[in-house]
Amino acid sequence: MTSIDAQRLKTDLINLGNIGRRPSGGLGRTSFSAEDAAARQWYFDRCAEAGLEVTVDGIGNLIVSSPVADELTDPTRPAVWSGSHIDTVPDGGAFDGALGSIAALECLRRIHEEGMALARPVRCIVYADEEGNYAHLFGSRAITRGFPRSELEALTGRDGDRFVDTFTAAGGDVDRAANTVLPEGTIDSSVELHIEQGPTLEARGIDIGVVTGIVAVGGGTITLRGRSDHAGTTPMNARKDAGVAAGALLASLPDVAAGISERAVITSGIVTFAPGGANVIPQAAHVTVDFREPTAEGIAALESSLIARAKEIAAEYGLDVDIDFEQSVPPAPLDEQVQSIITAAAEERGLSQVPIHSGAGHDSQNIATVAPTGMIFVPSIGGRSHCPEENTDWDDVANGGQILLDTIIGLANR
Ligand code: HGY
Ligand code: MN
Ligand code: MN
Repeated sequence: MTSIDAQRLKTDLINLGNIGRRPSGGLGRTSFSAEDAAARQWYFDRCAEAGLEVTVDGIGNLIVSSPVADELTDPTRPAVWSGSHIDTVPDGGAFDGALGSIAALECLRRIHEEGMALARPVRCIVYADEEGNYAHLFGSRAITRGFPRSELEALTGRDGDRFVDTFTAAGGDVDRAANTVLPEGTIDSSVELHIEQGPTLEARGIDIGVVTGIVAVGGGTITLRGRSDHAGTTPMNARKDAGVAAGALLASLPDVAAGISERAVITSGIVTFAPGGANVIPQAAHVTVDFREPTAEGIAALESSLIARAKEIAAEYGLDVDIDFEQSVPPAPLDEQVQSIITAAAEERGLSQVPIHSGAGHDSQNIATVAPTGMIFVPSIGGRSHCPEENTDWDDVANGGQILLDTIIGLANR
């Protein structure tokens, strides 16, 4: 059985983790930023160093192949895909996405170095903008469902920039970005390694999580519109204060979630007021929302309930309200056969494993719409993620990388 080079995997993760490091210790590699470009260049360099070939698709996904391994297989057959993302949330951690991206690279390097003749080709992938600076799971959605040009032109980023401007400035071609859906049958199967980003595996002392399904993810912006007025002279009962109404909306989010199910979650990570003067009653409040539920019915009910609550609050404060939500990403049950290959690989290596559901969204939930897909989790220390404290034990990194390689080989030869 072929082994990964665990030390090389660790060294690469440490080095990638130094790109985009902030004074807080967190990482700031939001998609298409200078830091993201630097990380992608670093990744290109690792591929070149290993003798691997990289193609960049129309939306910026990186697709890596081994010319040696492709010589030894039928490269026209649908390929086994593995990968994740290297963009991060603002002030994020060094393992979210990076682990699955670099471990997949390590697996392809080992297949390349060993000259392994597999029954199917293998590709490793870095998906663009997984963290949804422009749209949730952007890169994998582009290759499975696609974005018409009109949608791309309407996209704005977390910082209010237009996607087409930032993308073009980073060298992207918007016409190509509007034509990224993969031909049917390109992917035979897919497996992604990821940190759990939750407390379960650590709490139960389990090495490997075999992911059974991925949560549905919705989100967008609720804009409450009132009236700018003088902060000092306007009587309290004469105000149309969008900021106070936004506060009422935020305070209501736990109730809205609880009203749907125990597993429904909602948060708002960004709230901005306009015009933005401390002595001006805010005319507008832009409240981003991120909401999730494990089922299609649940996410639909959660979205409706949130919209209804926003309208109630707007009416109560005498305001107007605009709702601008993305199309929700559906929940994804993961493939039973891929799960069984992961489970067998863990048992073979003497590692404990448990089925687990993902409360985080992943590119795999888009890939699962076009090919049998599985995910492997390793423990997150303290269950923390999307923060500078995000951390995973190096033994767990090595375990995850090894189970990923065993699973890729198992999928390629099944
Ligand atoms: O938000 C998520 O669940 C993922 O980290 N993009
Ligand atoms: Mn993330
Ligand atoms: Mn991730």
